[in-house]
Amino acid sequence: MANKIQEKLDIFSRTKMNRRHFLKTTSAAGAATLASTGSYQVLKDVALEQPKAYGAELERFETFRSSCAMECLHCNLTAFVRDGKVVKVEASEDFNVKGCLRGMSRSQWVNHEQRLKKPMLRKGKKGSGEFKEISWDEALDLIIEKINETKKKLGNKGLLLENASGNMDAIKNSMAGAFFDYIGGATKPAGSLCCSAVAAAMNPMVGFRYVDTRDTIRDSKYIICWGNNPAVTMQAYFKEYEEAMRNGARLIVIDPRFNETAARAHEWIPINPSTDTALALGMLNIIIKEDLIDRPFLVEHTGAVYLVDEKGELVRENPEDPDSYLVYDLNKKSLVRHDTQGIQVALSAEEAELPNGYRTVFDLIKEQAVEWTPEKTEAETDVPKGTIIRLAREYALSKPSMIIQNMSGAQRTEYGTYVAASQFYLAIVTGNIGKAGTGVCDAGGVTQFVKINPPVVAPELKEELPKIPISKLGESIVNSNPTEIGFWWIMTTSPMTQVPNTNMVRKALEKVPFVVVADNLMTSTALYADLILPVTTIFEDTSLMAGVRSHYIQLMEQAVEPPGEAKPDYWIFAQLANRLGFGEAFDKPIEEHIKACLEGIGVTLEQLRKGPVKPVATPSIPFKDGEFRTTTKKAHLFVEDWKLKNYSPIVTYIQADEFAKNKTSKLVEKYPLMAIQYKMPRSIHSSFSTLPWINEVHQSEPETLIHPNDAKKRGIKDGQKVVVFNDRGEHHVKAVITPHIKEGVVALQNGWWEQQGGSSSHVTNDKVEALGSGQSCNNTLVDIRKED
Ligand SMILES: Nc1nc2c(c(=O)[nH]1)N[C@H]1C(S)=C(S)[C@@H](COP(=O)(O)OP(=O)(O)OC[C@H]3O[C@@H](n4cnc5c(=O)[nH]c(N)nc54)[C@H](O)[C@@H]3O)O[C@H]1N2
Ligand SMILES: Nc1nc2c(c(=O)[nH]1)N[C@H]1C(S)=C(S)[C@@H](COP(=O)(O)OP(=O)(O)OC[C@H]3O[C@@H](n4cnc5c(=O)[nH]c(N)nc54)[C@H](O)[C@@H]3O)O[C@H]1N2
Ligand code: SF4
Ligand SMILES: [Mo]
Repeated sequence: MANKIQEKLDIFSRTKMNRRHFLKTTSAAGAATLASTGSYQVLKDVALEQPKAYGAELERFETFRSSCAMECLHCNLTAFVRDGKVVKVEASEDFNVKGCLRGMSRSQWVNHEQRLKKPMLRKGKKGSGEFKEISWDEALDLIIEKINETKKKLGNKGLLLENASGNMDAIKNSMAGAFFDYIGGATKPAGSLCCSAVAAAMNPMVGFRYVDTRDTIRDSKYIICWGNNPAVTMQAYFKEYEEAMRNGARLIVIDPRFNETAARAHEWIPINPSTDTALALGMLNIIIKEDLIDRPFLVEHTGAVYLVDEKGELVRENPEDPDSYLVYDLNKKSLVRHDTQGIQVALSAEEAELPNGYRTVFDLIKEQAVEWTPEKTEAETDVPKGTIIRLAREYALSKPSMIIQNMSGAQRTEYGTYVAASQFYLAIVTGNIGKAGTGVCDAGGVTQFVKINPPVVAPELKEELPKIPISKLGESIVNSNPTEIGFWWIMTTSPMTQVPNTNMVRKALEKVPFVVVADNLMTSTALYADLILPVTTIFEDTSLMAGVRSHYIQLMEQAVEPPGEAKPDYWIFAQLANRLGFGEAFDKPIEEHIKACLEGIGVTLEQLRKGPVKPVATPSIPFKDGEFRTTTKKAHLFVEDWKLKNYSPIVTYIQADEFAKNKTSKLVEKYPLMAIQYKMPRSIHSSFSTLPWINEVHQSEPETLIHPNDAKKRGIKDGQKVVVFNDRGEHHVKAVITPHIKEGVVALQNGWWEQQGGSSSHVTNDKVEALGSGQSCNNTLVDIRKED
């Protein structure tokens, strides 16, 4: 492995050195000569890619590299700096994927006219946007005063730390958590707005989260993009899907919306929102009935064979040993531990008479699937029964087949954990996992291969502090349930646009006596701050990227000085720690923090200075040869965690409350349309949303997709301003009438600022996802009317 890393490093260092050297010393004509010598191949590409605007002038610019750090693909970007200013950002030519327009627009983010430059204290009413500038000393003293005041009045649980995906480097969010732990802890959100349903499925089933299959997409013969849109949301990897199709793969998209991926796929299967588990069980019904299962895989590598007693509990040899599951040996006709050598194991009670009325986990799965006949599945999902049968057969037989999960929209539903888990059922039951071209593609990054340490190790907390389910953040704070919040620290997230039920979030921001927002622009959330802290963007501080979206570890180099007095979040925590007497853990040169993160993984800061490092051999095949990351190394299909929460330990379909076919829901009559969410090419959530190039190239106001029949019923014309509404609020948009959305469904866009017309979160469901505490935004009932 060390050799491989070295090889990679050599390539990176060569290209980087060449580039800088080239840029500083040679002309384009000279480059053409060098290119013809072969080893300078990269230079030829660079010469061809020279931006016209700067032409030969670029030669004199210094270059710095960083990682595009919000929750996207963490592309490596190169900044060109002239006179202390980032004048251009390019995709780094030697990186595995290429950045997009958003990444290129980062020069406009760095140089944005409205960058926050000084700490600012609220002057007017919350939300009015009236602030006065104060010094950092005043701001830091005030923070300490408010922390102490809150702790005295409400205890540590009165402090709330909220951070998310705005910057996923290895330092900033981690250090925030450590800082609050140093002062005794803070209340934190439970679950995530993104994909905690995936975690609640994967961790107990396969033993690990954030495991992607992107290295072997091109080897697949059958790819199902299930509730996601990689042509937009994994844009830089879409070349892999295209390569697979060139190699003869079929690409299928299951989505209520004809999305950009569907436009390039072989088949679009429109489905009712949140009925994906029903579809998966309908497919399992066919797969089991037609014996398309991979029996040897199930027996050898999974807990499908574990025995379950009459009370529905897993049977163990020793109750003290969690891994001592019992199975039935067909040879000896007796119960034995699942890991006994030389046994022939029963997969189902149909294969032998099992004692004590025991059944296997597989029997329980069958019991769920048998109910989902093609007819019943069609009635719930609106997917025609012929399509369901064909989909099941094609998926099971066109091996290798892959499901793209990618933190999908389908799992941002009331029972999203079952959606994610049902996709693993399909992969495991058909043996489509652990081989090239198979598996269920989650988001994934370098942390699946190496353990990155936190920069500051936090002390153990003396008391357990409450957690607020992130979907109910607004309501929980407004109702002081489970606890009253007196101080709220918001960084790397914008709850006014991203957390469900915006009106509740606004009320919460108005209620909490002291709200700190650390950001670099006056976001919809910053407007509601008591104290705004101006922070750096990438290229303005040094940091480390080693996360869950890229297989590479990347040094994020500082290219320029930040504007005004903007500071990195880690500087802020170091200053606060100094004031509180534990500065030695925090106030260190950033290089030392980076070294601490890297300790023990065999990659050094010096290596990273030469370019990104991928500390693993390519291609990565998750759960290779059926070796899962659970303690038994087997995939577990019966999840005791779910049972502890009073839900079925076997994947089951539960109809959502906010679902148009739910006959018991009182909301259906009032709000007959099902609203779903989608991510746009113009932004990553609310990030990039206000950059001039983005608004020029993409649309600059929110839209909603509505089916012609639904529009006609309401007298709505294409392009008309409409209001999407329910009891939670209103979302003002332009109507786009199109058959590219299922009738009865409207598609709302994610990420618009209040200043741009408002977020779709004004209407989204704030129900907490049942098993993973995720969010249910794709189970939202609404109606639409013309704007007055
Ligand atoms: N351009 C861009 N790229 C991004 C992001 C971004 O904001 N912008 N965000 C990043 C992040 S954090 C994430 S989590 C990923 C998400 O990546 P994706 O999951 O690909 O992104 P979404 O747009 O949320 O995709 C959801 C799709 O699910 C559909 N959908 C909604 N509800 C349902 C349902 O109940 N069932 C089914 N089958 N489909 C449904 C929507 O129509 C939409 O097309 O993208 C990442 N990449
Ligand atoms: N309605 C609706 N809501 C959704 C979704 C949806 O599809 N529809 N999708 C959900 C998903 S999948 C996700 S992942 C979440 C994402 O939601 P968030 O994590 O809130 O992501 P952003 O909206 O991009 O907000 C990130 C903020 O961090 C700031 N930031 C950037 N760098 C730094 C930094 O170094 N320090 C500090 N302090 N701040 C920084 C940015 O300027 C920006 O304001 O949204 C969720 N919410
Ligand atoms: S926005 Fe996403 S795809 Fe674009 S450069 Fe950044 S990480 Fe890459
Ligand atoms: Mo996300």
